Amino acid sequence: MVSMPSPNLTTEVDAEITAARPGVALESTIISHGQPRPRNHEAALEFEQILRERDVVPATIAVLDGVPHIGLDADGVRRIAEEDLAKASVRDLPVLAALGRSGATTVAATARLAALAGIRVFATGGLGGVHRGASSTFDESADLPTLAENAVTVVSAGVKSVLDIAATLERLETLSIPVIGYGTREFPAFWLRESGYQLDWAVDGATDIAAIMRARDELGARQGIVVANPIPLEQQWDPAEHDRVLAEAFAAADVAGVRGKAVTPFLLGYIVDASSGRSLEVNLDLARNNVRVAAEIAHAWSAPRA
Ligand code: PSU
Ligand code: MN
Repeated sequence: MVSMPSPNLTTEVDAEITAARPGVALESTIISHGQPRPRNHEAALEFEQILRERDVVPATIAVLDGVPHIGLDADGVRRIAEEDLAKASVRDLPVLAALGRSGATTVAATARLAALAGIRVFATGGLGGVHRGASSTFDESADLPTLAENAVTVVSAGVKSVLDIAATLERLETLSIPVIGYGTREFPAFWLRESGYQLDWAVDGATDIAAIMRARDELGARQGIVVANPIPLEQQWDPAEHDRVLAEAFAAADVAGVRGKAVTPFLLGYIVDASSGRSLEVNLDLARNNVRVAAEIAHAWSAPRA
């Protein structure tokens, strides 16, 4: 067990760490910034419930009043859903801690805190990546370099098609982060099962992912692993509607003259509105699906070796 610089482990997670119970980290940015209220509160509770039903300890991660919480109580979950929390990446963690401020953690900050607490499996919706136009804006999510240095297995449905998927896959290769398709060789594009990009590796189940995690540790590698888990076909967004809404969203951003870090929130807000909430339903379905797969991996990871 790695001790936290400023520990505030809820009893449940504390027990999981000491008793080696299977645990899964959950991020708070998708609750705080990714979904409208009050739906986001229901979603946060539902993700935790999916884990508990599978005998896995949920560790929703956030920084509250300067303290990194690895696992939230009911009031903590309410706070990430209801308060206007800052979106916190890794670089914000020392600032929040020193100033006693609160923040909803991104994939990067969640992975960092999970790694510090010894939690090795993490479920999210979509990973951050390289933004379109990054060759001039340098806009690449800190999710990527953070996963290069923290040995956490992240289950995601790939990256959103608003990002530059090809460039994101190239960066994952450069950073030596394995990307493993879960039952598929095709890298998923969040709302859609297929992105048009093929992966080198695919596995059929959680046992193989746990074996890759063990081999990674034995090799002394420090990188995390990206498990690319596509949304089931019957739940994906209609590809024609997806393409139409995205084209509209990019055109609207252009007309509005949106630039820099404001582009993604603009696009995502536009997409939810222009799809009459359909994109949000797909978002919730794929996140639930990722939480279920993460639970399987957590069990396989903590199972005694054959
Ligand atoms: N992708 C999504 N929904 C999200 C995010 C990514 O489909 O809410 C969030 C995650 O918290 C991710 C973060 O870590 O956005 C990446 O943001 P940035 O590009 O600013 O690093
Ligand atoms: Mn950015």
